[in-house]
Parts: sequence; C-alpha cells; structure tokens
Amino acid sequence: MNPKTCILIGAPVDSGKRRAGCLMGPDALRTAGLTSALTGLGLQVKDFGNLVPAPHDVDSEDGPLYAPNQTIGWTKQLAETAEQAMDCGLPIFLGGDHALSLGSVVGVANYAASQGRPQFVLWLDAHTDFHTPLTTDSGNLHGTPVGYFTGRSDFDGFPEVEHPVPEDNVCMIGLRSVDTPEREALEASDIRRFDMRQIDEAGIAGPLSGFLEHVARNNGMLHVSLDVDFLDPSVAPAVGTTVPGGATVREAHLVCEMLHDSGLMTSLDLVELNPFLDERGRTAHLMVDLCASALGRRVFDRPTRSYS
Ligand code: HAR
Ligand code: MN
Ligand code: MN
Ligand code: MN
Repeated sequence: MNPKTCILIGAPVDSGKRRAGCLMGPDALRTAGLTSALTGLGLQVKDFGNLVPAPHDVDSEDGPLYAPNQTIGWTKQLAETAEQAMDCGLPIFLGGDHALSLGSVVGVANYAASQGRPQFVLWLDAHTDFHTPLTTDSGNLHGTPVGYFTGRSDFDGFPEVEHPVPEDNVCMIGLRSVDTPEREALEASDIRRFDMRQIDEAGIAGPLSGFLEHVARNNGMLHVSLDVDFLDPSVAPAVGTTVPGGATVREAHLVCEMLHDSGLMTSLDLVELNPFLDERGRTAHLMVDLCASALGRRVFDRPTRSYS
C-alpha cells in the first residue's frame, strides 16, 4: 500500500437515525474542498465516488429499530469496500451518519487480521455509541457501532463480526452524553474512555498520547472515527445531536496534528455532518481542515515524536 494515497469513499448513510440530511454529507465535504486540501499536502487522492447499500429487505414502519435492513445493506457494502480499499491507501469514509462505522470498522479490522496485525479504534464523539439493538431506547442504530464491532450480541440479521476489535484496543475521547445501559456496559468493559471533564482538568494531549503509545507498542493499525458532535456546537452546528460542552477548534486540531505526527492512523471516518443544518458551510469546512491536520497540515515544522 502507498501511504501517500488517500481513498475517498462517499457513504451517504442516512438510515442510522430518523432526522434526514447526512446523505448530503459526502458531497458537502467535497464541496468544502477536501480533495484540494489533501493534494495541497502532496498526497495522491482517489475518489471512489458514493456507495449504495448492498441489496436488502424493505424496512417496515413499525418495530423498535429505525431502518435496520437498510443499515444491514450499508454494513455489508462498507465492510467489503473498506477491506479492499485498505490495499490501495488510506481510506477516508465520508459520512453519512455514524451507522457507517458498523461497516467501515469491521472491514478495516478484517484487513488488519489478514495482515496479522491488531486493529485499534480512536472514537472522537460526544456519545459512546455502545448500544446493542436490545439496549437502545431511541432505536437509532447510529448509537450502536462500537457495540457491534467489539462483538456485543443481539445484532440479528447483521453480518457476523469475524474479527471483533478487542475492548482494550478502543479509546473514546470527548464523552458527555452516555445512556444508562451504555454506562453500565462500558464500566464492565476494558474500553478506554475520557469524558470532557477529564479533558477540562488535564488537557487532551495526555490521554491521546497514552493511547498512541499503546497502539505503537502493539504494531497496531489505527482507525479514527470523528463524529461532528465531538466538537462544541458553537463551532460545529451541522449535526442532529448537538451536545454543549464539546471540544474546541484547537483541541480537535491538536488531536489531528498528533495523529499525523504519530504516523499510526491507517483509516478515518468523517461522520454525522448534516449539511441541511449548517451555517454557510462552516462545519463542512472545519471537518475538511481537521482532516487536513490529520494528514499533515501544520503551521510550522517541528521535530516529530515517535511513540514506539
Ligand atoms: N445514545 C443516544 C441514542 O442511542 C444518542 C446516540 C447519538 N449518536 C450519535 N452518534 N449521534 O454519536 O439514541
Ligand atoms: Mn457517534
Ligand atoms: Mn478473516
Ligand atoms: Mn455523537
């Protein structure tokens, strides 16, 4: 694989919750200049265009879950595409709501297993998305991807997760909205988790470098999943599930800059952008700028830090 090639994979997933609009996300990210931001860093960019879900059963209006069959179709398509794209470069999944990560993470984890390497996941989000279809109150499957790819049960009808990501390989940063069943399951798990209070008290760099060291020590592949609502809604309003008290612009850039300097990131999701809720494209532009930071944009050069 050529690490200098980024593969853009449009995933206009809108089935993970009831409020529509994330289907416009991939094109808003392109319109905000994603390709030129990356080529401007000397990277090659291949745009695979926008995917469609694999064939799936029609969803009924009743039932506790919203659009489970469409999400199953997306999961199949994304898992397959993700695994293939890993051979061609660094895939960037353009969401689409966070249900896309049921597929993207399973696909990259299958690839990592084929290389005999462990998969790690950095989850940048206000939410833990650790529900199962049985614990979710809302019935919105964008609240379940971490439950799925870590191998929790009750995902009936979804593809079997052949290579679940071990809990100890998952780190969540930015948390400030956690449902009771998620909290209970998390507390019984080995998932590393940092809520906004910890970031307020000690900063964001410490928790992140601890996790990056863990990835490096294990020669891991690192998938990063960036949910728009990781950011404070005052700077990133284009998301259906705003939660006050999120990361600042600089905290988010610092995370991305450290990810780049680590050289560890092997795949990336940009999710939950709902352009219908944006203000003159500002959220789309911020997501593009963060992606550029994660791929090497900086103000000045500085000595790189090795985590291994
Ligand atoms: N926990 C809530 C639920 O399950 C909200 C989940 C919101 N998820 C996202 N992605 N927006 O983080 O309904
Ligand atoms: Mn999320
Ligand atoms: Mn396999
Ligand atoms: Mn979220």
